[in-house]
Amino acid sequence: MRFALVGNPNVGKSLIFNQLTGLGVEVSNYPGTTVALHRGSTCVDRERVEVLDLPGLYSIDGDQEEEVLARRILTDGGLDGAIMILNATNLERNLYLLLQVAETGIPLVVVVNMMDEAESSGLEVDLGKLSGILGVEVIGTAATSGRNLGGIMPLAMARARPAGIAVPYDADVEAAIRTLEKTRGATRLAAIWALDDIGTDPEIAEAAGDLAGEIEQSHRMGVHQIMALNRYTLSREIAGRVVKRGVSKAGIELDQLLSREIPGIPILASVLVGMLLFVFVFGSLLEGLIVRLFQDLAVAPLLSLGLPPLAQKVAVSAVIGLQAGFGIAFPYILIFFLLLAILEDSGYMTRAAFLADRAMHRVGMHGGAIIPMILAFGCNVPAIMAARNLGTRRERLIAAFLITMVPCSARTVIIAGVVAAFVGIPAALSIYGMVFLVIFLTGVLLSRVTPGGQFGMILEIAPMRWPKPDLVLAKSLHRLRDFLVAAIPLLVVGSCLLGVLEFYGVLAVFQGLAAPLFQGILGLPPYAITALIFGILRKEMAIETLAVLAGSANLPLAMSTLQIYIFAVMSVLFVPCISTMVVLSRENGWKVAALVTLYTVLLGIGIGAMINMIFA
Ligand SMILES: Nc1nc2c(ncn2[C@@H]2O[C@H](COP(=O)(O)OP(=O)(O)OP(=O)(O)O)[C@@H](O)[C@H]2O)c(=O)[nH]1
Ligand SMILES: [Mg+2]
Repeated sequence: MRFALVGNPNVGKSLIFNQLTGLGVEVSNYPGTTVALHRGSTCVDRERVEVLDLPGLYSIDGDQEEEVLARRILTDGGLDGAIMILNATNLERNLYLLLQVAETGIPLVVVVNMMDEAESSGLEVDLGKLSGILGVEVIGTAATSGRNLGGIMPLAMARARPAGIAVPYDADVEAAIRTLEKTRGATRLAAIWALDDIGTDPEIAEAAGDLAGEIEQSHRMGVHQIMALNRYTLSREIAGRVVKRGVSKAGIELDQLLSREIPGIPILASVLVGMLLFVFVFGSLLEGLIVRLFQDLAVAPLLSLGLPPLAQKVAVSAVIGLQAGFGIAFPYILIFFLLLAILEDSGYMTRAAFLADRAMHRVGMHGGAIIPMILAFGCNVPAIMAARNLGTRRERLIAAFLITMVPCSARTVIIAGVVAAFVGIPAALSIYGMVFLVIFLTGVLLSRVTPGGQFGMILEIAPMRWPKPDLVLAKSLHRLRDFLVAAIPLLVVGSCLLGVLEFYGVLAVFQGLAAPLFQGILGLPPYAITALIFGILRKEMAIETLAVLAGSANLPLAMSTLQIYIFAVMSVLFVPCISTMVVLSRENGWKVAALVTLYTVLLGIGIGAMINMIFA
């Protein structure tokens, strides 16, 4: 059998999906976490059941990608039913979508999630009454504590049925529906969708267009709006009948502090800087420990074996690759992922979006775009995908472009592991300052030259809540694993390859060619260019390569602090890594990807040269 989880954004669909299937799709406390369809399966009474996790939606009548997807899946996705997930604290709005889904005639069960929050904010939801009104089974859950989750699938498999409720539309709309049914042989659903302008049959659509025109004339309001209003009225009425409002126990003072400009903006700035400092300080503690362990337990014994030169070169390179992965990348990334997960799950992201709204308008976007931008600190790849949620193509384009410049965790490794460690923390922070300035200026420029209009968008504020330690840990470890699985093999293979190339003198020739540019303009040792190029595969390979070529992970032995600084600035600004380029061209076209590459290379060289000129 096959069921889809359908519901508004941020109601807990993915958390429920994870608990059912044992998979680990992203779960975060802001709307729009899931951007693509996920499939998984679960076993109920020895029967394998397929479960689909859909991106969150407010309605299914628009032309946004996820709405089109939802319509397709609900009507011909081969489903045995839909599991409609509602947020108990916000039934009124959630029921709107339910009414639309019910219209498709698909068998349903309703899960009222977040019952824990409803209870603690003093709401009483009468599930029995709701079930009576909707004519389908209703179950109340609290996904974070696992309450009742085991009941969902058995209920769906045994009792899903088409809802027994239909929206009574305005009399003129109902008349138009009947006309379409009679004259064009349309089903009620086809007639409604045609009037909503999302029908697929051109004949019905044409007739519906005429009818809609007449209704619009007499009502001075679009049919689409009239129908939305009718649905909304019914959802409000249902919510009114099943929800009783008691006394709220939750405080809201913290929220007011966080979302007012003062002290909200200083708090936002301190949160971000505090996060970075935390990563620098604790990451370097861990780094020192792990690097020393590797040195004592692997590198030193290896050297004392007295292997033949080439074998020794390869073996030592492989170990240095591992050392860079586990010793340098791992500690910073682990800490960073933990902090990011806490930030995501607390609900603070949407407050940040709210605060950043004005600044973001300057760069051609609205506050909501701050969320993908903050995610980009973790990794640019999912951030570019998250930018899909932004309202317009123009905004998605600007966001994707700027995201590629945000220092992701691998670039943070370079800044923290090299600059903070060898040059100093203020120098490391100055790189962030510089990058932010460059991003801002690029944004201003892009908002001038990118075609398309600017629209506002309402971002739903997610509730503040204490992140659950187990969920935070699970999410961070999951991301860490993805990172290490992708990075470590590349680091080891790349490192060995470099060792061999160096052994046979190939690198020397290549670097000799690049030397004039590198030494003359940037003041960098020629092997730095090899490091930068390897950084395109994965950013953290830049320092690892540099360490191999410089002959030591203790860079100050080989380079001056200015050289280290310039190298870090360049590798942070330089072409995003290959995976980023791939999603960028998939999401926004290869032209954008090519433009980003060209722009960032020029920017990296330009700024590197400038710093060299000023300080050398
Ligand atoms: N207190 C509480 N929090 C919950 C519950 N269910 C989910 N959450 C939290 O709500 C947030 C949103 O959960 P997700 O599973 O990402 O929501 P989603 O519906 O998949 O959201 P989108 O992917 O944006 O559509 C996460 O921080 C969850 O930990 C619940 O029953 N109680
Ligand atoms: Mg989700």
